[in-house]
Amino acid sequence: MALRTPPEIGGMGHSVKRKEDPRFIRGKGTYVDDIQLPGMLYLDIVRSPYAHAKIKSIDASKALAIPGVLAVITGQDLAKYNLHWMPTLMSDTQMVLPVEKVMYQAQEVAAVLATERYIAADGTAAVAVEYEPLPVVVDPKKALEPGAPVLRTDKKDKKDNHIWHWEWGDRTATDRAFEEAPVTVEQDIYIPRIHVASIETCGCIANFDKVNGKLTVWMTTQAPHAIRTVFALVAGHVGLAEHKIRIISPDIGGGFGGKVPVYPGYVIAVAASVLTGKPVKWMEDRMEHLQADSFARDYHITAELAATKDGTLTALRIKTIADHGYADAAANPSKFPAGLFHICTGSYDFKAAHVEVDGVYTNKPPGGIAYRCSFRVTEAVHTIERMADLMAHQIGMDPAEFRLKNFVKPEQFPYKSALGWEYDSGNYAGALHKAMDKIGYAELRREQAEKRKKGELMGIGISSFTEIVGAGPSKHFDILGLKMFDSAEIRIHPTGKAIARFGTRSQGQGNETSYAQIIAEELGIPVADIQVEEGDTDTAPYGLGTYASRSTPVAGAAGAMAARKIRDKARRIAAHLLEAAEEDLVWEPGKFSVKGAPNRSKTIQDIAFAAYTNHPQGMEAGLEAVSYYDPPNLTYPFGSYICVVDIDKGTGEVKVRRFVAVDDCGNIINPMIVEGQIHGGLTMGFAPALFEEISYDEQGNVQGGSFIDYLLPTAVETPKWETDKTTTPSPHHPLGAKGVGESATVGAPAAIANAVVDALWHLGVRHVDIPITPHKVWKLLREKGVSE
Ligand code: MCN
Ligand code: CUM
Repeated sequence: MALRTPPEIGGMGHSVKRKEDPRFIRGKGTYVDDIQLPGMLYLDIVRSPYAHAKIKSIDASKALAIPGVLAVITGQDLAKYNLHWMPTLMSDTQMVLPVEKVMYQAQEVAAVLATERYIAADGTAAVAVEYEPLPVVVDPKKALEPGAPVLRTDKKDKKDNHIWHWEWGDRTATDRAFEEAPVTVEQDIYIPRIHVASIETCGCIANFDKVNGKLTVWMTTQAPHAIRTVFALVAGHVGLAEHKIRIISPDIGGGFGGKVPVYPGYVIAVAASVLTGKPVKWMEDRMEHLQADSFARDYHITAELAATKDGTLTALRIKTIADHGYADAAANPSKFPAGLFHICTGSYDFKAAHVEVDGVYTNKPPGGIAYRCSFRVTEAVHTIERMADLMAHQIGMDPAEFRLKNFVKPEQFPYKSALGWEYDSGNYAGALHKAMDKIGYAELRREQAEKRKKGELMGIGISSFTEIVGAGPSKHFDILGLKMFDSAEIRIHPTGKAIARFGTRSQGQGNETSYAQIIAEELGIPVADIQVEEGDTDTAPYGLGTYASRSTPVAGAAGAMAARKIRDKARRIAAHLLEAAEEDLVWEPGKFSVKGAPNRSKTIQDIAFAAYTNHPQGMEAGLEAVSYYDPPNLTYPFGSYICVVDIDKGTGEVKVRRFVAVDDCGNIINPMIVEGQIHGGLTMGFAPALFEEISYDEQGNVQGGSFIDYLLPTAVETPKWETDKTTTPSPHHPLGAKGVGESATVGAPAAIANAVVDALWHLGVRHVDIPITPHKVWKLLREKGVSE
């Protein structure tokens, strides 16, 4: 099916209506920080310089002496309302403000409320906190050693830093396969902690209206409805009931998963507004964002592959230590503490697999997952794609040939993986062949052999990933018990124009455009006649939000289903208007006509008008529908990426010469948006492969807490992406579409890492952990005796 893409609508996703909004300040949209309310107060946060320390005293007197500083809020203040701790999305607990001790550097210690933003900042600087440093645990492996300081002393029975153990798959069958295997490879892989760097940091404006008891929060959130429910559950005891809470997620300047969790700043702003009856704004600065918000990855993996001598994969075994920081605040489906990591068999047909993960506490910020990744699929893909290359090289087989031999074959779909997932559809060989043709694979291998003779370092890396996006189905997926369905509500006005509201919240993905296209396609109403809204819990139907590339697979499907309900009613109205039987009507986009008499027809606009002015007796007036869509399965987009690198022997610098990305996300709704998603996604895969990392020294001081040492690639470093596609529709999605928002970020790092190892394999290099910095490569080259 080809969906229409009107050329006049690009990928911006912001409609013109905003221009009339009095709060509109910048060129595009209204972001939290653009909103100014009369009498608004500002919140700024005092943060800990220590990674682990007792709080001996907090002296607010100097801060309170500053004109304009209204209050200094501490954990003791919140404790009076039992709001000093809050639940995390993984049913752990996390501090809003500490009463006893801090657990990571940059943790919130107290908050200053003032009449001006700069006064609040001055107040923060004037709060004097006396700390007593405690022993710091940074390395999760050391955290598990007997005698390691126990971090969560708030949990009475906790005697160690182990959070949970989780395993999946058939251990016995896997162990047996390894015993019998003629060839095995094993590799430790560390996927470091990284952090999104969206243009807009996190923040909110909480506005409690004392007259009608209603709290409105404009908030940088990807999941406004879930936030409303969580607020009601956490603050119900202080009188905030769910119908008295309105969460508005205005335009969002990038989310990438970092805007799923609830951060202490939001909660303190709400508390401050409820107490003062004034609007309270809290907006992080860049360093707070990098140092304290939800992180991603931080997986210490040991992976093993077993194969036959001819290179047929037989088994996969993985053990992982997951560093969650001081609280397990990962944005995961409740049932799966390691998210969807058990998609780690990837695109290959394994007979047996077993995976184990242990969650561990350390003195680092809490969180997990937030970096364009459907619940740990990036970790899974990086592992299996690195391992596939390792095995191919080990047995002396070309990595492309090795993959083609082991792929799940098109006729095996729907395919049940060794770890229990049912892949909906795929043609992995098709995508890889296309990528190989496009990049000229055979010729590149010849060039590489020539260069190697001359001592030049060139590598070719492949990543043939399978993604897993679009959670539910609700029987397996929930967050804090809230089932992962999603929703759409469409109302057709008498003049044939429409408003459509969704339970998701785009952060720049252009959903406003593509949702309108879906409805336009189903109802034959022009895209320009459809206003799409998301993100206001007072108006939008309940939904779980935008993450895990679920908007198209779930809410997009809901949009199609709601439109089809409307079309069914429209048919009945048309039959009435045309005095014909419903079965005798034929639908073409935009109108019904009588079979054999095409001149006797009614357009959707005629029908909409009649729905309010001349509807059949006995039928309800109006033309609208709601759909709560519970997907029968996830969607499994995939792709093959091939990367060519040249390595500078003198500096260790890795230069990506070419990068070809062939993606398959089923039927595409808006090709321009999809291309934009892939370009952005590739850059966000390139970044952690070569640049980004947040690490900590032994005292728990964050390294990478500002853009001075957290390196983001700019347009200068970023290669020219060459993209292409294959189309394998999802059999269960009403439009045959799969999600795409994260694919490129998930698939790209392994292609780059594989290319680097491919360039260095003949020197004895077997693996390099990302980010592959010049220094790392330079050291390796010197170790292997390579001179400039
Ligand atoms: N699309 C399409 N045809 C398809 C699939 C998708 O036309 N077969 C279009 C969609 O209609 C939508 C866009 O591509 O306009 C992305 O759709 P989808 O794959 O459903 O992903 P979501 O809308 O759910 O976006 C979430 C995803 C995630 S989880 C992260 S993280 C991420 C990403 O999107 N964060 C982003 N891309 C981002 N892009 C921007 N600009 N900003 C972010 O914060
Ligand atoms: Cu995990 S980043 Mo996206 O799923 O919002």
